[in-house]
Amino acid sequence: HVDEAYLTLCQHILEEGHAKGDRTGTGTWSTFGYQMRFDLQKGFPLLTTKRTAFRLIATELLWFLKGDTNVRTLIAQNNHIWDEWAFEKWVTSEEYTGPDMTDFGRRAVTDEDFAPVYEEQMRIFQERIVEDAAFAEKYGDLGPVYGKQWRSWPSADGGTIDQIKQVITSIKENPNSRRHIVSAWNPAEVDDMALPPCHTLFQFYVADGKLSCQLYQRSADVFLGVPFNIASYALLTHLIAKECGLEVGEFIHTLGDAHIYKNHLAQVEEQMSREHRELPTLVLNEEKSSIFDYEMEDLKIEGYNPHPSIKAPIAV
Ligand code: UFP
Repeated sequence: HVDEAYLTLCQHILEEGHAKGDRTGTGTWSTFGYQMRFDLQKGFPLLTTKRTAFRLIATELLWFLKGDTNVRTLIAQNNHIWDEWAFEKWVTSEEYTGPDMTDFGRRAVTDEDFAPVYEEQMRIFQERIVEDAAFAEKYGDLGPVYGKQWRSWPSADGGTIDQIKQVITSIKENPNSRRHIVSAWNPAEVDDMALPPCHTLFQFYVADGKLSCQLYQRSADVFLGVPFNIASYALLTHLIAKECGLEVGEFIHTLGDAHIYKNHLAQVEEQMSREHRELPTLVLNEEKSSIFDYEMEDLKIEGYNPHPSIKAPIAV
C-alpha cells in the first residue's frame, strides 16, 4: 500500500536521519539513498492518510507534457504550486519597487507582521501574470525547466530533441531496449532554471506486456513534495502505457537526499497516527490515446476517500 511504503520512509528518516542544514535555512532531517516500489495494478498511488490534490498534480504534468515553462497557464487553472519560484524572480528584479521581500518564504511563516504584506504582493503578482501577457512573458517564465528539457532539449547542432516523443517511439518499436530514458538534468542550463529539476531522470522498462517506470529524484521534500511526485509519475506511466498499448507495471521511486523539514515534524507525526484506506482508481478518457492530447477533464480519480489534508509551510 502506498501509505505504508510512504510512512515507512518517514519513520526511517525520523530514526536514522542526520540533522542537516539546507539552502532554504529551514533545517532538515535527512537520509541519502532510498527506494520505494508501487505496483500500479493494485490501485492508483494517491496517499489516503492525507488528502493529496490530484487536480494540481495532473494540471502540472499536462503543463510539463505541453512543453510549457510559464506559470501563467498554471495560475489561470488555479494551480499555484510554482508561484513562489516565479515570484522570487519578480521581487529580486530591478523593476520591483514594493516592500522588501527578502527571504519571503521563511518570513511568511515565521513573521506575523510580514505575512499579510507578502500575501498582498503575491496576489498582485498573480493577477498581473494573468492579465498582462508581456509581464507574464518576462516574470512568469521559470527558465528551461522540465517542459523545455522534456520536449525541446537544445542539441549541439542548434536543433532540439523531443525526449518524450522519442521515448514513446522507442518503447513502441523496441520494447526490450535498456535505453528508454528521459533526463531533465541539463548541466548546461541548470543555472538558468528557477529550480533545478528535483525529478532528475526517469527510465521505462517493458516486460510481460507491462510498462514500469523508475525515477531518480535527487532531492525530496518528503512531506510536501513526495506525495505529489509519486502520483505524478504514476499518472505519466499510465498515460504512456495507454499510448503504447501496454498494461501498467510498477513505479519505482529512488530518492537521493530524502528530507523532512524541521517545521513539518508535527504534521508527519499526525499523519503517521492515521490508518490507511482503500486506494482510488484512475479513469482515463477512452477517446484519447495520444499523450499530448489530454486535458484535465480527461483524467479522473474515482473512489478516493482520504483523511483530511494537513497544511505545512513550503521551503522556498
Ligand atoms: N521538491 C520536491 N519535489 C519536487 C520539487 C521540489 O521534493 O517536485 F519541485 C523539494 C525538494 C527540496 C526543494 O526540498 O524542493 C528543492 O530544493 P533544492 O534545489 O535545494 O534541493
